Amino acid sequence: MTRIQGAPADVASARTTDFDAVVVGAGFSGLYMLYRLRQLGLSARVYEAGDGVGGTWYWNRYPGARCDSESVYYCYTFSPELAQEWEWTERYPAQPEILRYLNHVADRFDLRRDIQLNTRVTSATYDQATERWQIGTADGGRVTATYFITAIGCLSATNIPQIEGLDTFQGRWYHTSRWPHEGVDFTGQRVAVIGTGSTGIQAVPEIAKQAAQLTVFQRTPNYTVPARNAPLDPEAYRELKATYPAIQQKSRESGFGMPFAPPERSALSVTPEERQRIYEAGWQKGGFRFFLDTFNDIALNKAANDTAADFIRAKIQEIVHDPDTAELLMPRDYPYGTKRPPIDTDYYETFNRDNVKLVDLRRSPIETITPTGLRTTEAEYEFDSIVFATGFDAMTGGFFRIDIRGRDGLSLKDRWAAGPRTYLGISTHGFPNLFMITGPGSPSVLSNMPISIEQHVEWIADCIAYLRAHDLASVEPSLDAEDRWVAHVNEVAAGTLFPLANSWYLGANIPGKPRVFMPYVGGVGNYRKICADVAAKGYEGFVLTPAWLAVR
Ligand code: NA7
Repeated sequence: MTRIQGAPADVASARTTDFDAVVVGAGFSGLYMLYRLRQLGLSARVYEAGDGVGGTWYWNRYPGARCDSESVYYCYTFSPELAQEWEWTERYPAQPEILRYLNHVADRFDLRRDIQLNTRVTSATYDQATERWQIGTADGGRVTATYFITAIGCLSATNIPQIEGLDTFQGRWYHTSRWPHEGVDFTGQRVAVIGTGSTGIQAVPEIAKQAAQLTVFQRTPNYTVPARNAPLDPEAYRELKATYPAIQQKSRESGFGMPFAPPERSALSVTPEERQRIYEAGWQKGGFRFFLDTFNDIALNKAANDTAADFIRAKIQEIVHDPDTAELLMPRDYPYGTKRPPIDTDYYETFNRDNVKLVDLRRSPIETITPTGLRTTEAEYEFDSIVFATGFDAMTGGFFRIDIRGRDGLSLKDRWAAGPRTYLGISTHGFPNLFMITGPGSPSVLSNMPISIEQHVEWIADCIAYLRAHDLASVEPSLDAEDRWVAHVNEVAAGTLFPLANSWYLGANIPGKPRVFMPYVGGVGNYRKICADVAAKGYEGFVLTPAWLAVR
């Protein structure tokens, strides 16, 4: 059978233009949302810009791309059968393995027939007369839906800095999240990596192994902790699978979506020797365990945080041979963990290689890209390739790439001009029947994403089921409920050290972006209770419009 590339296999569905729900994105969120919509008996279409499913894990294929959450927790929990049959191989899953997992999920639950690939949604307008969303795609397609659901990911709009001269560069340049599918061979090349966030920190050691020379351009040094990746121990994995449901429940009720209870001790409550021992144990366990298993006030108390920051700086000094390079790699002007904490494999060690050099962009910013490389205020460099590991227009950038308009033609971009405004991070006033999976104002990026995604998808599916059971045409948060939620998100963040760093959580990485703390830092378990309570109270804070009242 021939079929149009990317069109759903089911021909009837391909011809349909009116759906109960349209979902944007076929990553972790979009796949599970489709599954739940189908369970409700609704017609749904998922649009995906890529030519495969996988979302973040479809796009981010740079060398060293790997999840920072542990594989056995970074997965769906909704299907006990799926959880039992899938076998992760390493402590932290590499990008190709997660992509295989998501493709397996798409096949196992027969999801592909309602997913249209290679199709970017460009507009979504709420039509008050019909109470439907009118959705436009880049290929000129037009469909309508009662519910418009964004599953666009928090980190999907790439940030390619506006540096003069990029168009004149005669070598090759790449952004890590738009990596060529065939891979890149840097053998023998002079390579620049710009950016030292989680991505740069994963990519640098891998690129250094191939390139003739690697120059790393650092604007802000980062605190990174060894991941200590390794193959999973089959015996321990079997034991864990035997208790999976209880572990998964623990994740749902936890602070960060992982089944680790925070230790009941302050970093300031122990002797310096004991503290050193605890940090060293965390450093050896590796990854987020350094943050999660050591002390309970690292993110809350500056003096406590200083002890963690001092410990990491001492490690940098110990690992990196050249004292000047070590000094440059040491963060000193923001608390540990207040920018997304990276984890690494041999990042600091890589700076001991003869072919790797670190350039401090604070001291000498990039002036221009030249045809043969780039020039800072201090020096000129020649490169065959430039890699931008410069991150994303986080949390709101993905929304603004779509022209989303609610009641009275109100544009989401205008409504959020001073920063995103949501109720529960799921909905926003003026946009009836728009649901956002892991939107700003929800724990999202401060949590183990699949756990937060499942909670949102299930909440949205329950909400839609409620609307239909009660013959309600639409749901939309009241302005008052939204204002209170935004104030609460800010208040909780203000009680932590998070606002002290120029992070993408605050939009600080994008010139001109309003400085607003976007994720909800109140904890996955607490947040889950709040959402459940709102639903239990008949969707408190939302305006529900009965179908018979709706304008026709
Ligand atoms: P990040 O964490 O935003 O890191 C981007 C890096 O690029 C960071 O070091 C930035 O410095 C740097 N950057 C950004 N713009 C520039 C310009 N114009 N010039 C020089 N350097 C720049 O993105 P990642 O992709 O590493 O990680 C994103 C998330 O993916 C990660 O947190 C995980 O959740 C997975 P800055 O710190 O802003 O000074």
